[in-house]
Amino acid sequence: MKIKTKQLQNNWKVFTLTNINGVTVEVLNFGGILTKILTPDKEGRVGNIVLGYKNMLDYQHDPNYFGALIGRVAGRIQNAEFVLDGKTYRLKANEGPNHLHGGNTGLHKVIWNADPFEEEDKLGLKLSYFSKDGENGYPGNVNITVTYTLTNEDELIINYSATTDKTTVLTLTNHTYFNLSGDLKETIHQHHVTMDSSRFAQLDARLLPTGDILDVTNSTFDFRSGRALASGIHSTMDQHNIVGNGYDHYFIFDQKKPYAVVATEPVSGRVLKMKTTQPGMVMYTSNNLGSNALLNEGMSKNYLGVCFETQSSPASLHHDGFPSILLNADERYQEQTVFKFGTLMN
Ligand code: FUC
Repeated sequence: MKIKTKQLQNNWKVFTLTNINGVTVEVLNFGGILTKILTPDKEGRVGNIVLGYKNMLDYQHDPNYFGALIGRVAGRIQNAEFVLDGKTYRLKANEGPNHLHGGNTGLHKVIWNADPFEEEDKLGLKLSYFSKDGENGYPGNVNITVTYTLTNEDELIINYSATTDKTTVLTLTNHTYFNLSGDLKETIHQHHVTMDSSRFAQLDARLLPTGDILDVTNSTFDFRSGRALASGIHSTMDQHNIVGNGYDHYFIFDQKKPYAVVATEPVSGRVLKMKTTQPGMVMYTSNNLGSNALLNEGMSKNYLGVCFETQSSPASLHHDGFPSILLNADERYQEQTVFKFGTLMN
């Protein structure tokens, strides 16, 4: 086990965590960004399983939120405004009239205090950030801590914690794009995904939830017994077409299975399992990634990664039946998401 620290320009630091099996997670204090994750395939060959920029400074202007911590509110807030305790809060619109992923200067753009730690069978990085009352338009002084822990069992545990001094809205996530083929050998079409979810939020053409929660039965949204991501990418169904063909939807978990997601890439044999305390997640298949990003392994293209953005739903601000994002002054926001890396052999 070891932690390496490298100082970059602008007070940026990159931390490299390696466990006893050689699984490596690279984290940047800017945006709390996971820039690389190296894991072995079924033959033991180690490869990078996430999308990251070749040039670190490209994270400064990243429209894709690669690997970043997202907040204060992950997802879209309709018309960039909401009402809380009778008061209307206006946020900065950064996607048409809507507010996306905490705004252009959200948590993905701040420098976090970063404290590396090492314990008996795990190591990690504790990130903390104080977000002032009114920052990006949100109410409340909010103290946020996000801890990345890499265990010798090949788990990456993300613990989120926050408190506020005034009622506010908050839902945090991490925006890593996974590609289990290793070093981006293939797009994610053939990734086979099993998901513990029987309901998802219908979207309108602006990618905002209509308020209707649909049953997945007999559709390309039914991952309960597993399916290839290609089925939704190639579907002609309206819900896939409006998001640029593929998935960009909020799924609500049934909480019936030990893992909310199990993703397998058949050629490399890599398996990613995810469990979480969060009530649901946005699964985004990088439908609109485009071909302009210079990644560690070459140029980007659509469908090169899949994001499992565990979170509550900002649609709860405007519709009933969605998991709430309210946080009161006497509460602690506490959530955990665990990604477990393995192969078909273990
Ligand atoms: C996801 C999506 C969005 C957006 C962004 C980069 O969270 O919901 O549509 O494109 O990532």
